[in-house]
Amino acid sequence: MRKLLIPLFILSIAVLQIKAFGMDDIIYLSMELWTKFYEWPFTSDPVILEEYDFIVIGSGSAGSAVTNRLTEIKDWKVLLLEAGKQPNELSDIPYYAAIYQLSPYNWGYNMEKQEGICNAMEDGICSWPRGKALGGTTTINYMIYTRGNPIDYQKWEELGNPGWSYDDVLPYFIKSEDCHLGNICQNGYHNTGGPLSTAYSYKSKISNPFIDGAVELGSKRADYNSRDYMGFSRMQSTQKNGRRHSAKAAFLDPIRSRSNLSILTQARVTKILIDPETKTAYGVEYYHKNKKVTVRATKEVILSAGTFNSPQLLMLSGIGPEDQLNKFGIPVIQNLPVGKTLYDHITPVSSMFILNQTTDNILQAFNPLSMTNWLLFGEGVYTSNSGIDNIGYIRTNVSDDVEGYPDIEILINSLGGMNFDGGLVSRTELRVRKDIYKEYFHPLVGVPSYNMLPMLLHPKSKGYMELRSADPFDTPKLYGNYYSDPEGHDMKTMIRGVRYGQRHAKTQAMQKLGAKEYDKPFPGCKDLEYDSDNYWECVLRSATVSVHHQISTCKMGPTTDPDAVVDNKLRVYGIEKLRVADGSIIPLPLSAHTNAPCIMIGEKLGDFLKEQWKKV
Ligand SMILES: Cc1cc2nc3c(=O)[nH]c(=O)nc-3n(C[C@H](O)[C@H](O)[C@H](O)COP(=O)(O)OP(=O)(O)OC[C@H]3O[C@@H](n4cnc5c(N)ncnc54)[C@H](O)[C@@H]3O)c2cc1C
Ligand SMILES: *[C@@H]1O[C@H](CO)[C@@H](O)[C@H](O)[C@H]1NC(C)=O
Ligand SMILES: *[C@@H]1O[C@H](CO)[C@@H](O)[C@H](O)[C@H]1NC(C)=O
Ligand SMILES: CC(=O)N[C@H]1CO[C@H](CO)[C@@H](O)[C@@H]1O
Repeated sequence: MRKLLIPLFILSIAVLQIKAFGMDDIIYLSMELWTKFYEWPFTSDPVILEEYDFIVIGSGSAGSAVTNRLTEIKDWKVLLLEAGKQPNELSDIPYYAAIYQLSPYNWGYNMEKQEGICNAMEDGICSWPRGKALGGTTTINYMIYTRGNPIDYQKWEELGNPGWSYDDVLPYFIKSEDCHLGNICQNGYHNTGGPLSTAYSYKSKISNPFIDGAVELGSKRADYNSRDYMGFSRMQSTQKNGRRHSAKAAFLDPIRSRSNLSILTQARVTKILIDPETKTAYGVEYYHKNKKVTVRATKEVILSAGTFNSPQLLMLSGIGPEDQLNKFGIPVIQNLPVGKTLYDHITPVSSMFILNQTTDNILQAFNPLSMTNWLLFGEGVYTSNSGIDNIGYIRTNVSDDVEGYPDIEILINSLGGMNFDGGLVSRTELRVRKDIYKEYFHPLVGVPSYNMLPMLLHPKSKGYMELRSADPFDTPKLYGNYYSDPEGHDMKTMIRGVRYGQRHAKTQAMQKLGAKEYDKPFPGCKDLEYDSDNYWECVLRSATVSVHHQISTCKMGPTTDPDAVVDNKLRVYGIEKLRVADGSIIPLPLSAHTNAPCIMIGEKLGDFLKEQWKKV
């Protein structure tokens, strides 16, 4: 019955899309209404026991994976607590991936204001979304499936984290996977039959020329999820039958009937209970429908609340930098550098290229055949990850890292960029200022184009996070510190990324489509000589957006690492029976989007726990 409503929803969004500005509230409201409608009366809460063997906080990439693996042991009772709601089937539509950032499935965080950065955004503030639903951020992400390369994990190990080299982690990526990627499924790096489906998303009309262009510039075609990662490919996506394959769909839905698993949504954990004498975690406190509940864990508490909420919860529970906890009157149980490190991946939204012929565009979404094709066969433009299509890894000539290690990832939005939807969703989700939209992006509405997105893989700039208050319902303070490395290496690298896009547009393959840089000077940078490095520096600072891969706030490292919060088995230093597993433990920026790595982290913790509690 509910599935029948999907076309209706698509239609209502399509109608909304026709309208141009000022629809933010209407979108949010309609998303909220749809969520409410889907919630009722289809879910009922499980009975919660007083005690479990394990309590998992957060059902995102890592939390879902570890819950799945723990409950393979039949006599382990496991409670999974999730602050968000059950997502509805509507979030399964890849084409509308961007919309869910405007829904109640997003925590709605923003980066704190950074002088001179994100000027093109409302109030000069960039948006930092996070998923808040069963399935976590995989409910609202773009479904890009990337693992990172051998050198990434070699670096983890070299930092003093035994057990995390490429050879150690590869089996866990493989274990998770159910490959639907054609030939490459047999290349030794993929697997069929695992929980998480990988498939190619929609192949846009500029997909082939785009890759041909990269080949002209010296790159090769590659399976970027193998040891041979340096090259270009169509996008491997976490999709199944053309639908989003979230962590919930992959790791939780198939195990709902496991008798020793309880999953409670709308359960907001406010504190991890830790005995201050023995420094042992023994349970959690959470709020469910305005009621405070405590529940005990006899074996371990597993914190998988994500890069922002995991460190926040640690601090609220007495684990964190002493000075900060004192400032908010939180009794200190363990002084640790929680939140002191925060890396992110960034890209500019502004690099637009115009084509001289019609390619993919929003009109396809209105074609009833597109919708039918998706509903019946899971194919066609509705499987597009909101236009994000094709991916490649390059090494620029300013890299100071080892040979063969990429420093820039190239992505494109084949549907255009900010212009593709008249700004309705894209402008709102990224907080782009209306005046900037009007001047720079609006002239491109309806013009065949693509958006070139170079992503800085290994930023040297470091951010951090802090508590805003001792109120567990308050948002944390999140600092990006983009482009703040004293040597200016991040900027130098990104300018090379922009230059790559320019050269790429001039290749024969792209010239067949008449590719041409959109050379309207970016508002706020007009005084600088167009196309000079200074000009691009201005644009890069102003039009920065996050690719939402924030990591490292509960960094994994050896005892000798002054920034480490957890050890190589993900145990919180100084505390018994408490582990962290999610993006927050990742010690260094990866050459990858972070969903698959977080799932791998959850998979590995599953084995650590089975080992520790002797259930291998
Ligand atoms: C818009 C967007 C697009 C992205 N696109 C991609 C992509 O295409 N490919 C990719 O690989 N990565 C992508 N990412 C990043 C990737 O999805 C995340 O890094 C990854 O899913 C994070 O997993 P996690 O396990 O760290 O936590 P999350 O998936 O964030 O899960 C944490 C969970 O904990 C819950 N929680 C938090 N606090 C509490 C609490 N107090 N009590 C109870 N529950 C709590 C949250 O609601 C959430 O469900 C994207 C991210 C965003 C925001
Ligand atoms: C890097 O390549 C660009 C051309 O793409 C060139 O202008 C620049 O001088 C090169 N820089 C170095 C350090 O070789
Ligand atoms: C686009 O430009 C290319 C190269 O100039 C040309 O070969 C092609 O015919 C043009 N296509 C259209 C539809 O104008
Ligand atoms: C609470 C619950 O369902 N416990 C079950 C856990 O699994 C064991 C072994 O299958 C059962 O005996 C319990 O009844």
